Amino acid sequence: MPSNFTAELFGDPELQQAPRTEQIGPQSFVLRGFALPWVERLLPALRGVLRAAPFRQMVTPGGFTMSVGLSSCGQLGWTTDRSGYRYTAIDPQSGQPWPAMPEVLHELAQAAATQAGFAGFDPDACLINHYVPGARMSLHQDKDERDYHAPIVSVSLGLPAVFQLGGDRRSDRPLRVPLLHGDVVVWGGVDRLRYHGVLPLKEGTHPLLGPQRINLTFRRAG
Ligand SMILES: O=C(O)CCC(=O)C(=O)O
Repeated sequence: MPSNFTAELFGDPELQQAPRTEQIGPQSFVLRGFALPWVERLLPALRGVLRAAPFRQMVTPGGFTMSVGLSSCGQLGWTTDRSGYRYTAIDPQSGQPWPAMPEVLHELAQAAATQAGFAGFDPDACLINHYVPGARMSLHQDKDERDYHAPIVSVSLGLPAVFQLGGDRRSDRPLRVPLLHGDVVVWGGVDRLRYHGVLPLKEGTHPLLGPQRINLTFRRAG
């Protein structure tokens, strides 16, 4: 059950929403408030991961520094540099394996995937995206994974954001989906390769996480 603190926040619909499922594509869903019951266990686990693999600003193959800070946990982590995008077993910053995926994160990802019709999801990578006001993620496809059978499970924490869900072509006009603390987006199957992104984060201070948004994106990469 949500903590009292979490339950109190239900009073503010601009910060988080009561649980319900919204379908935003043939196999794309927003699970409103789905992660809220996990938050209390999830945050300390996440802090441990970030101590071992802190956020860093990565550079794209085109030479742009991403406005979103990145880290990973799990058997594989996603990185980008001038030589390309890829998954690696070793964190290039520490020279050590990426921190293991905490059980609570794996459990949440699996439960959300099941709720969206993708039972048996077994993620081996969790990308951790860090947004401060102004940070954004431009439209892209998640296609560095070995195969596309598994869905993407994406958990929002902290400040609200506007998620864009486009089509299979970059030029397809994206749907704008407001996401709040505790919301989980799941897309897979025929929607697995849809373009998606996040509009620049607005200024604000979240009562639990302060002036930031953290997004956890679970994938089956290897
Ligand atoms: O931050 C988000 O909600 C989406 C993150 C994302 O698009 C990605 O990691 O590929």
